[in-house]
Amino acid sequence: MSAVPAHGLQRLFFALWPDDELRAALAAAAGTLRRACGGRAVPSRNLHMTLAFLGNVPAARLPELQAIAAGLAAQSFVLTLNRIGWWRAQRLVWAGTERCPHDLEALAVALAGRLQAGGFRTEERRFVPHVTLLRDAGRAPEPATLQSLAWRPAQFVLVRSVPAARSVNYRILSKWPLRAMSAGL
Ligand code: 2AM
Repeated sequence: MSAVPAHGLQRLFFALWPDDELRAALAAAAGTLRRACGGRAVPSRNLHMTLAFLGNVPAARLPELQAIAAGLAAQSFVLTLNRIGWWRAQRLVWAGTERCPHDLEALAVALAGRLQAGGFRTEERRFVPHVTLLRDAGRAPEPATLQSLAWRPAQFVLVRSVPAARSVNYRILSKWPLRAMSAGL
């Protein structure tokens, strides 16, 4: 099967994109984990948390996606990355959280609901917030190997995935702000 999508189709997903400081901390964690688990570290520039994966979408439908995202008015939140997970079957090692903030869950659920209502296909699996750190990892990570990292994303983004030689490039197409939490919270 060809990795090149049919003409006019773009491989898309909505995501949270870490800032440079968090990206560096996640990349460092990935480097440490790779020594224990094997596999390939996700390149630092590609680290992210997927909110909704769309797969191949006709480019002509981009305005519909923009309208759905713009209509969400999602709240900001603090996400504490404090656990390392391993999905043996997919050979993925990832950074996640012991407690998904309500507003993150609400964002992912609202996004999935509106995408489905708009006729887009999304993942049926329950949303598990994770930043993939290693692919093709053959060994389980040690428990409790992530120093707690606080993430307060200011926005969420629509990303295009473009296959590249031995990797993938992600291009941020659009950004939408997350509304700041009320003062005093
Ligand atoms: P992953 O990191 O757990 O593999 C771009 O491929 C992003 O979309 C990745 O973060 C990937 O999650 C996520 N994704 C979710 N479902 C996917 C699917 N069916 N195929 C490819 N990527 C998927």
